Amino acid sequence: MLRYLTAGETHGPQLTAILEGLPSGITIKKEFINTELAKRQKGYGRGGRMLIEKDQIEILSGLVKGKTTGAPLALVVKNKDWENWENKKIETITVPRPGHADYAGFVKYKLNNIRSVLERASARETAIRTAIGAVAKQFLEEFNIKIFSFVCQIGSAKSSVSLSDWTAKYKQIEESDVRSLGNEKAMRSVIDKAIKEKNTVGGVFEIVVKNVPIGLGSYVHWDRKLDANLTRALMSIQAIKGVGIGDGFNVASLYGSEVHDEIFYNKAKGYYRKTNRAGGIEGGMSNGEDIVLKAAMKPIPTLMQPLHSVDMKTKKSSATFKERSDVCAVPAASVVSENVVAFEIAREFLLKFSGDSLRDIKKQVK
Ligand code: EPS
Repeated sequence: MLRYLTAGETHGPQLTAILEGLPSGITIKKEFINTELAKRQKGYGRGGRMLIEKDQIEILSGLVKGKTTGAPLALVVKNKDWENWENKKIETITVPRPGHADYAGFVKYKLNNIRSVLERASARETAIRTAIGAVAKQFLEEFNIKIFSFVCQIGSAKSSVSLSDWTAKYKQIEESDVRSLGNEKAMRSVIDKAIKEKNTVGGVFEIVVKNVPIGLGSYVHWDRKLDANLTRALMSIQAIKGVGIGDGFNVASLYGSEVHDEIFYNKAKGYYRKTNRAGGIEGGMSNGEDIVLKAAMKPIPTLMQPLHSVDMKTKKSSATFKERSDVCAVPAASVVSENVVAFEIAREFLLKFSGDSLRDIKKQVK
């Protein structure tokens, strides 16, 4: 079973993870992980923190000459900002930000400073999850499984580009500061408006997984369903409020004949579909089509214009505190999502094709 744990705070010395359950013999390139980390840092509307950090991976165990040995990988991403915080006088925060983990976290853990909640709740943690996913991506690459993402909406600005069009123009997307195509100018204007008005803005992104074998996940038990596990993984990314698979919520207003992907057969292709509204998952299992997922991100709850809240020490009305943050992190979340999906697909893949070495697994897949 592939599994991991993470530890670390946003302004602590480092983010740490232990990834366990990888077979031996996988080539892991640090440069590839660093490229994913750099992609996560980018995006129009990112805050000042990204000017301080240049996220780099350190791998402290589980690799010999760049190949996995089957032992756990210990991964570290250092926080450069730690140097600025190490000797800083920490102010006590007692006013929770609506929408953040502040209020419930403060009540739940009975802490005396909301700072202790936000330090761990911060989306900074997604840096180490991106690194984990970037390892998983390199494993999946051995089986030609590839994962892409695309921002389809920022605030009210939507891209008109379809799935087949954006996957064909992927280089352009990787170069775009909004990770999108078709309506980038309007997306930037939405972010500019948020900056000007001291506000924040969310959006929607799409993820596609290609070349997935049939039968990852299972219908036989609730916690083995691939769609349930992918949804949980995406929802665990900070600020994600909704996940759809294939045509998602749209299917609710249509008739069955307009929703289900009819099955065809010919000798050359074998079984095939002409549509993929199910997003590659039927009955909690991959069906061999591309897996297509969508996620909606809410606006980040740290605003430069204060919202109404209450000081939990005095019980008096109080404005929320202002703290450096991002105005829009949808492009970054889209990169994170690719990587959390990569981990989940790798986990499911190893459940179906288990083995201690890459060689064993390749034999099974064959
Ligand atoms: C983030 C680092 C954080 C924020 C953001 C994501 O850095 P700092 O708090 O020092 O500015 O930019 O975190 C949040 C949006 C949040 O709500 O905590 C990162 O590395 O992605």
